[in-house]
Amino acid sequence: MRIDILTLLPQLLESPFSASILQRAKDKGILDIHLHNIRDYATNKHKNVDDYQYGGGAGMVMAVEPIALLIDQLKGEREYDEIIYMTPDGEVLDQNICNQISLKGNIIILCGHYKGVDERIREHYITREISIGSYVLSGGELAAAVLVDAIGRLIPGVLNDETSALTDSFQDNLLSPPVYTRPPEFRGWKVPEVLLSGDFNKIELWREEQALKRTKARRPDLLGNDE
Ligand code: 6GU
Repeated sequence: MRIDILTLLPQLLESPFSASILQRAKDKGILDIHLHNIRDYATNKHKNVDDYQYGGGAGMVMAVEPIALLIDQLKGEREYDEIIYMTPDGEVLDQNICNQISLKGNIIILCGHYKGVDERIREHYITREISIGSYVLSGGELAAAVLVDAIGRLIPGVLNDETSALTDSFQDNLLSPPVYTRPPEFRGWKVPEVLLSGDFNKIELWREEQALKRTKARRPDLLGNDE
């Protein structure tokens, strides 16, 4: 999968993809991330990429031209399956959306700033708009990092143990059950007996019960509604 990220602050996105699972995915050639500075496509001599909004009002708007030039260049080089705009008024990201996007080949992610991007970019280029929750960030970069992390780990071959993404919280609309490792007892705090029993049917049953109990208590919204 190739991901081109369009941003005014590429330095914000260098470290999130340079560690752990995503770095391994890049090393294996499964994930190819390219950062592009929108300012490099500014055509005026001051390299401005934003301007006052028509009609008045506080806050600057990201201008249409530099972003259009950059996207046109990329689209001239290869086909894109999705051009995603990170914006607080997009659809709220969930595991289902991550699963869908992880199956794509080439995607562009545009990070918003200021009051957002000139609407004409949204009309003519953007295929999907995504928010990561009901709060406002100062820019779309950290949201883009969240999206890339969440989809990157789902690409086949990225995780060592392929089954581990399938047993993540949310993959079946359930939170994960509690987990334990050695020692079996610490300060009198014991690991549940059943996990030490070696009876895999019993263990599986216990995990299902715990997952359901935890989901009911913490995220009842995941039960019963969609799907
Ligand atoms: Cl995608 N961008 C910004 N600026 N704020 C957000 C967001 C995105 N998602 C939640 N808050």
